[in-house]
Amino acid sequence: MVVIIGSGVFYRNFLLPESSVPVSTGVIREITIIAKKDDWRFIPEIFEVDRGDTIIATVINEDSYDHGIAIDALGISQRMPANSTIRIKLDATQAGDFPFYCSVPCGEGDTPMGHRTHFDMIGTITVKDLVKTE
Ligand SMILES: [Cu+2]
Repeated sequence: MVVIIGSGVFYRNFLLPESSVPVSTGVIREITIIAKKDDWRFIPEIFEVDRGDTIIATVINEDSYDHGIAIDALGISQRMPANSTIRIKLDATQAGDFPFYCSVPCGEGDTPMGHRTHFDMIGTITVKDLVKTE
């Protein structure tokens, strides 16, 4: 098993409007994302966290070929070697919807849900703003 710790921060603290100033809830959210075997799909494709949470994502590649996971807004791009698990740590400092996708060309194939390809490996992290700044 290969374990890689990555880290991403959206923006620097200064120059941000009040509503975007980093906050911390002190909550560590452990999430698991699986690249399902021969399915060209991340599971789950959508998940929600609260702004200020620290996210520890365990990302499992069930396939015997490489994938990747990239979250552009967070500056994250990690290779997911075949049959391995990586861990990514990130701080959800800004609210919004942040797409993630497979960043390593991984082919295509027929699945029980139809034909799927590398480009179907997409999802969204939603960061909810629960903190009032008045
Ligand atoms: Cu891919």
